[in-house]
Amino acid sequence: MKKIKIDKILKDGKAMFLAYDHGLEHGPTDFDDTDVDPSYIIDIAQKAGYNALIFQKGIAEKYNEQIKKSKIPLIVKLNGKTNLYKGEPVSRQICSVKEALELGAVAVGYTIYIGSRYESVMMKEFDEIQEEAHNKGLPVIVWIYPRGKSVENRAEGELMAYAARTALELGADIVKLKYNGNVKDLKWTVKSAEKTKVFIAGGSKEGEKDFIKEVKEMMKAGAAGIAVGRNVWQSDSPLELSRKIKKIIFD
Ligand code: FBP
Repeated sequence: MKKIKIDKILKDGKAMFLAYDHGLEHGPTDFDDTDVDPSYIIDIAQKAGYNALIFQKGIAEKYNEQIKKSKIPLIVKLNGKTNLYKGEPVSRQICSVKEALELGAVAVGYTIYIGSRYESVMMKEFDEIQEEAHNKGLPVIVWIYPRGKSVENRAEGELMAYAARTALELGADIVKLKYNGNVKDLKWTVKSAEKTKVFIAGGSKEGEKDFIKEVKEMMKAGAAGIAVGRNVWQSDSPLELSRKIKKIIFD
């Protein structure tokens, strides 16, 4: 088996990633005049010293020069969808591992909605991606979000741990999940993920104090880091906030 070069996106086994795939997932409603510009995000990542930037292929391609110049490692998201269709969620592949590598990616990402009617479609696509990426030594990050009619009444804590274990079973190096706010559940989730590292999504923008408190909790519970988007680039002081997060993760 080829060595997976996960150290390119981790420091001491931990990391903070800056995610910016929201333009596709949510549309520009998440943005204002400043953060609508991908250059602003690259600048934050560079100045704050993020361990990696996460983009869809369009931004990775059009801002490639700036990304390379920033020296911040690039993670390319290989699937995505808009939020316009309201049926059972499915997110299909829109970028290949080969394209991601050509863009300079050092890792690739993919979202699976477990519990969806289309879960098997995403698992199959992910399987092919995981095999190809690992053959090339690229780490694979899976966003696992339990969604769809079948999981509507299931306990959040149980689903969070199931998401983490699914990532391990599918061979992901890192799983990105949403935290349900319960430390005990997160501890079990981290245990369930075993050798797959657990990263937490930032969620929609909240007060800085609450967000910092959550990051502290997540790290205490054993998460390896965060993959944050809106809480940072929608902040009035993204660099200051990033510095605080960095301290919590690495000190
Ligand atoms: P945030 O930190 O802004 O929550 O970003 C995390 C993320 O997973 C993004 O990568 C993605 O665009 C978004 O959340 C998807 O959110 P949802 O599917 O819940 O609308």
